Amino acid sequence: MEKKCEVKLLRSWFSSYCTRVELALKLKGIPYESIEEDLRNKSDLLIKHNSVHKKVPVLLHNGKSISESLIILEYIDECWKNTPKLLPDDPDERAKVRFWANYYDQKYMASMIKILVSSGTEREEAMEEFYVMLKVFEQGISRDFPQGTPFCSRNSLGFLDIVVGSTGCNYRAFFEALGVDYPMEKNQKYFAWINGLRECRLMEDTLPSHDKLLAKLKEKFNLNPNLDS
Ligand SMILES: N[C@@H](CCC(=O)N[C@@H](CS)C(=O)NCC(=O)O)C(=O)O
Repeated sequence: MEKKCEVKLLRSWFSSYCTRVELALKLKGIPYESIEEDLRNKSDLLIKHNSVHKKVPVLLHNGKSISESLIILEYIDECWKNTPKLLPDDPDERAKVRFWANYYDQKYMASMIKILVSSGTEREEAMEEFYVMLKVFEQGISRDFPQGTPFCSRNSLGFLDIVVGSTGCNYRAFFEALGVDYPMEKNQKYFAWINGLRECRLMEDTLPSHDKLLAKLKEKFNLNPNLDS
């Protein structure tokens, strides 16, 4: 008899970390129940299953709980082997994917937040740092993946496409919320990749809408004090 499989995801609609997990579950065709968390009033379920960080996403799989989005992606890839693979087979390539996923994870949001919270000369410096961070990233990706990532070479999403796309594809909402006109031509390769990903059907269906995210960012970072909700 086939074992009944139960998958639940504790998530928040605007969290790109949660989008990552949803992308992986959908790509692999894994049915799951999505449980929306109010992060201002966290549920007992969230606190019980991620007692260390108390953050989303948390994946509940047949009673086990897994947290931290990158770890969840690997867990999903290992448990559902007979579905499209996220990580490559070759250990060296796998290490490179993990390296750049980690780099992006640690640097991208931190650099974006620096832009968000600064103004004047400090903001210009933060923008320059952002540009340099993306330059290092795009040069590293070109060197380590000369054939491109699975999305660029085979039009299917791999681990890095998911990690980068879930966060990077929202760039328009971030720049619009900030009122900055980011010179995208400075990171041409990166934005070409991102813009391709934005047109991918699975991304389109999974990412939050531009307008909803923009309103949330303005609210979260007090960028528009007159916002009603
Ligand atoms: N490193 C974590 C980050 C998760 C994270 O920061 N989640 C945020 C939502 S975007 C959260 O739950 N924040 C609630 C809090 O900080 O109290 C991951 O990759 O899963």
